[in-house]
Amino acid sequence: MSHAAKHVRATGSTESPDLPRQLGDADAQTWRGAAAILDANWTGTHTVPSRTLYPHQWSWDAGFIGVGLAHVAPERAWQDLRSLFEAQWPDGRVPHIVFDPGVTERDYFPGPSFWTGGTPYATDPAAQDGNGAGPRRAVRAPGGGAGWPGNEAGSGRPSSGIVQPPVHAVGAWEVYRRAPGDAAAEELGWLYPRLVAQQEYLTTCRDVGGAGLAAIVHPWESGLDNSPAWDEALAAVPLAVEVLHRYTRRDIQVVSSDHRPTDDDYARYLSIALSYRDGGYRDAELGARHPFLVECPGFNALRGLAEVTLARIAEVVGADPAPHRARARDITRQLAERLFDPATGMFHALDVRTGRRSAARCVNGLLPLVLPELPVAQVAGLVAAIGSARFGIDAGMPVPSYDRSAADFDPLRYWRGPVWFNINWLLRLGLRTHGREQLAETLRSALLHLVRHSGYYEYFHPGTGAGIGSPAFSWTAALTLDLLADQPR
Ligand code: 9WN
Repeated sequence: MSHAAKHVRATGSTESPDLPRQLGDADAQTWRGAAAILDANWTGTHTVPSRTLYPHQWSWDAGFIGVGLAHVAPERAWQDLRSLFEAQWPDGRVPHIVFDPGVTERDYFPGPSFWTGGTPYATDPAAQDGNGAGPRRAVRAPGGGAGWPGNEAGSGRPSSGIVQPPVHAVGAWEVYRRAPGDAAAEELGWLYPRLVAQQEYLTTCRDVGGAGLAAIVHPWESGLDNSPAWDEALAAVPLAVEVLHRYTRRDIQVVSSDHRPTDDDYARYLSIALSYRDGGYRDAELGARHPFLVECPGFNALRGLAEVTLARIAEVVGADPAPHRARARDITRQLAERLFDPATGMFHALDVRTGRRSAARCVNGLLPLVLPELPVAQVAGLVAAIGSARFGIDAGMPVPSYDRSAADFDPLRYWRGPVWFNINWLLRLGLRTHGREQLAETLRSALLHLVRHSGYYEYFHPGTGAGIGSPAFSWTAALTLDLLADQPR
């Protein structure tokens, strides 16, 4: 029996005792399918996004996975979040990947040796390429969780040195809200100072532009890795294709290269990451030395939503909610003033190095809808964009990742057209926050239609709805559970 299967038996979640009563047979089957994927992707300590493509723990995936586990295995959701935050760095950053020392370097690139620049721990003697091979030795990324009170020894797991959008407060709150109680309150209490430190890091160390918005130092930090939102800023990064001679891409060995970033983009991703790594992952004076610095409307909207949610969490754990509310208000105001374009009615990424906003209409530009205090005129602009032919959900399809009418809209390549579940889940939340219940319900039905017909894929073709990328994808399964549980009454 596999390790995952053993654990499933131990936690007994496969039979879905929490199957919502109102579900019909077809929905019950969709529910069980989703719960089974979360079981299969559970390693015993954390959930992987996908067994085939992403065999480690990813930061923002863990937030969305928590939202789903809240319905079927809340104790596992807490363990998952703990496992991620045990790898938090002393400066508060939560790494975008926490590596599983039981997985070899060959199974994912860029792995620990890339991020640490040290001797990899791969045990595969055949792995002789630049991705590294060598004696088994745990490499700890700078920080590696060591030094955090109560976690002096660190997680012992190496990590990357960049971050992803902070959706963990939302995930934790959903787990608590769905299954409250003393034990859940205790888990929230453990997480709260860590979530605050995560926000503190983004607010202080990443305010490179000086206007109160956090800058991302790599497209991967946005979570929308290959979005056209980064094209202009990325084009200014010197292209050094030689970097691809030193390393071997793993992604295009697993899925079709037509669906993944081009080699030129990938070479730039690697050189940006190497620049940050070789600067010791320090954030001081980034403006003077780092080749990619962008204020992403999605990332900052989620940072604001984290503050809104931390205010709720603070009330449960006996902390003061007021500073969180104030910070959420500040972030909302800065986003509204700096990244909104009245001409397009949506938000756009801003290149801190040039001061220019990207003209591309990308789905991260719709995400500020999750902010409750967004000015009414901006809410109206976003709702209009969601309903327009550019992003419209009239055809029964959820919102695509990029403007359908753009000349370079690509229905297959990731983040440049396909539909993503997590983003649409957030948009539904935003629509509900602003009282657009009917549109929110249309979106919920369209998302469920996709998984019923195509399965729990990583992303979907925005025309045909066919599944693309990795099958049995954790956040798609997790958020399916949440959408099924959240039937309008
Ligand atoms: C790089 C794991 C992650 C998601 C990202 C998604 C993709 C990784 C990759 O997969 O990124 O972090 O190798 O392409 O873009 O949002 O968290 O699911």
